[in-house]
Amino acid sequence: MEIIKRIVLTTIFVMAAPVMAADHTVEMLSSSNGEMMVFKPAVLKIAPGDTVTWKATNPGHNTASIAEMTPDGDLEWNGKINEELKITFNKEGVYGYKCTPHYILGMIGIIAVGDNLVNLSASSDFAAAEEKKFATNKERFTSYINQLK
Ligand SMILES: [Cu+2]
Repeated sequence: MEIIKRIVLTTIFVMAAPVMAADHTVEMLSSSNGEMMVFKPAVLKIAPGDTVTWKATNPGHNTASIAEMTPDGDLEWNGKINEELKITFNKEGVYGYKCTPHYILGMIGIIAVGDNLVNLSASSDFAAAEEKKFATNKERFTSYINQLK
């Protein structure tokens, strides 16, 4: 009886394993809580294997990876305006992304995958230099990165 119980429990565990990968949602918004041109949530901490779906809640936005802020050179995305996009993150590290037309307004977001954020300091340096060029939300990039430290 004990062996049958063990087999059943093992089977349930194996079947449940793929379901454990979570799907997170990020909304693309023109305004939220007094903030303009913003992803919500803008800082996301997820596990390797999780997916993120960007929802075109407000019109006029997209999500595009930032080449200088990724631990995975093979993972790039460039969504169309108003397009819902779903990406799976397998490699640990910091991923920065932007809304292409509103990058200059500081419409950016951060995804931290796992605990081993190998490119955190490189991303921090890039963000600090980059946000100086923004017309609005000039401290946003650094404040997002600081939420990971
Ligand atoms: Cu936008």
